[in-house]
Amino acid sequence: MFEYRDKANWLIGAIATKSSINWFDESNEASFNSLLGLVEQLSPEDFGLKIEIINLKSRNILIEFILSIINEVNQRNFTLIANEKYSIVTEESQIFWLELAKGGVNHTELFKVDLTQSVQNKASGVLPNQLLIATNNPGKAREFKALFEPKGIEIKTLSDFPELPIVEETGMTFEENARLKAETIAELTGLPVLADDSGIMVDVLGGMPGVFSARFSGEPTTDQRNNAKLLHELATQPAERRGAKFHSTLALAHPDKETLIVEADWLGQIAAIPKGENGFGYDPLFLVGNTGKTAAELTEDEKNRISHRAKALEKLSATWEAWWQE
Ligand code: ITT
Repeated sequence: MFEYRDKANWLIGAIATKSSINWFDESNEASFNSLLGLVEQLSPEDFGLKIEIINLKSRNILIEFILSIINEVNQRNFTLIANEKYSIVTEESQIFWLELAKGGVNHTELFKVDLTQSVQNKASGVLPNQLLIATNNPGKAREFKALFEPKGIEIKTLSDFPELPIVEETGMTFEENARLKAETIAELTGLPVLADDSGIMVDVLGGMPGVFSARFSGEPTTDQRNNAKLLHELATQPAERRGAKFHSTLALAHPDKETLIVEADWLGQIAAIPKGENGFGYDPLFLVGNTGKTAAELTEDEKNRISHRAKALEKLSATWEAWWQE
């Protein structure tokens, strides 16, 4: 008999002549027929697995459980590389099984996954399997996923943990707020957690709105009201006095470690009128360097190559693996 049990999942497995996967009390309709194919694909002809599910929150936990039994009984080394869009089972350089989410997966995203590195990382425990991004801002979450998923690290966001509290940003600096978000959530979940605190700093306003960027125009906060207030504050300022920068501070926290902090700026100017449809926040007002274009006129890819967050992420990618192994 094999058993896996944590707070949210409870699975029991046994070797059998014919494979089956069932909920223990038969009241749950969910079907796991495709996973019977997984067992068949990875095992010798006469090998079967009978799995009873008492509780299950994550399908990937069930797949991991199946792999752990097959690995132990048949002396194999299958590994699961998965996120909400795909599940891939590999062993050394071979892919044995692939399952895609209903809406499909963009092919560049799928083929970007570095399977060899993922397998090595998992086998040696060099990198974490999961990283939680402590943000409610989907734009930020997208940028972070692009960095970590190719390494086979499953990215979670706050929407995967609806029970977690909202962390009040009571700090007076970007670093204090980034630490507050990352360390509070790491302490509550036990996971490595990455948080970003960012904002726009205008020279002639002495660096304001800075840490108050999200709430510049008071409640209820909207990007439009924030942008209107910024234009109003600068109404009498000529072009040469409209210098500004975006700033990002990233904090990577884990309950057993000193938090890792990196930061970066993106220089530009505040435009006289909003332009462009892309991005979020102050992007329609932020003239990038000397290009004459606002950040909202860049494609998402263009912005993600040069923004404050992209530069901070670059610094993070140079240091965080060593931090994790310390
Ligand atoms: P989380 O705290 O949940 O991550 P948030 O949007 O509240 O999300 P911040 O507290 O860091 O994030 O506030 C940052 C604000 O600064 C954000 O609301 C925008 O108005 C602005 N901002 C930061 N990065 C930006 C960017 O790349 N483009 C435009 N505006 C940006």
